[in-house]
Amino acid sequence: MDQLVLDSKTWLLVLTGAGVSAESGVPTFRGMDGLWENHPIEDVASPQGFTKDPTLVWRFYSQRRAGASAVKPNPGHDALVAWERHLGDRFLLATQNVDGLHRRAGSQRVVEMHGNLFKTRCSKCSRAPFEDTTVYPEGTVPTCDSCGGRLRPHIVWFGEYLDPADMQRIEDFALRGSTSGGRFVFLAAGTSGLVYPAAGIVNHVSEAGGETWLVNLDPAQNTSKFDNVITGKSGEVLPKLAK
Ligand code: BJW
Ligand code: ZN
Repeated sequence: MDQLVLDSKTWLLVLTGAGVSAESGVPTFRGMDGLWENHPIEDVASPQGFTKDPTLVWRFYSQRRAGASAVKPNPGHDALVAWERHLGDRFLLATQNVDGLHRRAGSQRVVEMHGNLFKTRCSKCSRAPFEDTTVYPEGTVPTCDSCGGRLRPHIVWFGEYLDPADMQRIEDFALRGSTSGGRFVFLAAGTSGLVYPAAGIVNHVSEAGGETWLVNLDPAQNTSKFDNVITGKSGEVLPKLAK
């Protein structure tokens, strides 16, 4: 297997997706065939779906909260913690996962691009998102203490914009890495390369002259864009990949 060299000139941007949590027991989206209890994911993870049936949406997210609370980080998560300890500020982890497992493993320089399963916000007023581990009883929709509006999961749903501050942090890191005079590396792991803007990062890095790696179990939609492709499970590949 090719090895990823992490020396004192290396800047590393990592993008993770659902596959990295699969070995912890969190189902992937494509693994569910894009369905939850026969509902297309777009129906339970979109603003339109929430307007139509907020009870169903809260049942989906409450079930996932319960599932994610019951699992533990795996060796793939741990490998990323070790790389961050080694590289310090020359490391950034952008994750599409909302399960919080990277932080629980010990990752600190993390951008949660698609939000966090354990945060809630108001769909009506500007009250700040807050920590919330509640598994709401089936058939209920929580309401806001400040305005009485419906609360919603702090998740980036289909058709919603990612937080511009999160995208900026990723872009700033990529700019610093690619103009550092050192080596700028981008590694994506456990992601199908289907969902944008995350799936487009590899193009930007290549254009900026960076080196790109993919670690995935199945071919991703954007596999051909990567310089180095390793087929396998992230929990097995990542712990052995760097030197
Ligand atoms: C393993 C493994 C193991 C398994 N080891 N590997 C440009 C072109 C076309 C469309 C668009 C575009 N720009 C925007 C869009 C629209 C849309 C989009 O991308 N649609 C595509 C489906 C075509 N994007 C958006 O809507 C985004 N917003 C946006 O762009 O705003 C601007 C806008 C405004 C108004 C209108 C239009 C645009 C937001 C996207 C937010 C996505 N949110 C979700 C759901 C909510 C989160 C949640 O509830 O959890 O986030 S979608 C879902 O997919 C989830 C994931 O984070 C995301 C990515 O999935 P991921 O991580 O790749 O998982 P899988 O399951 O797909 O793949 C797992 C992979 O792992 C597989 O390949 C396995 O092989 C592998 N694997 N075990 C290693 N052990
Ligand atoms: Zn409110």
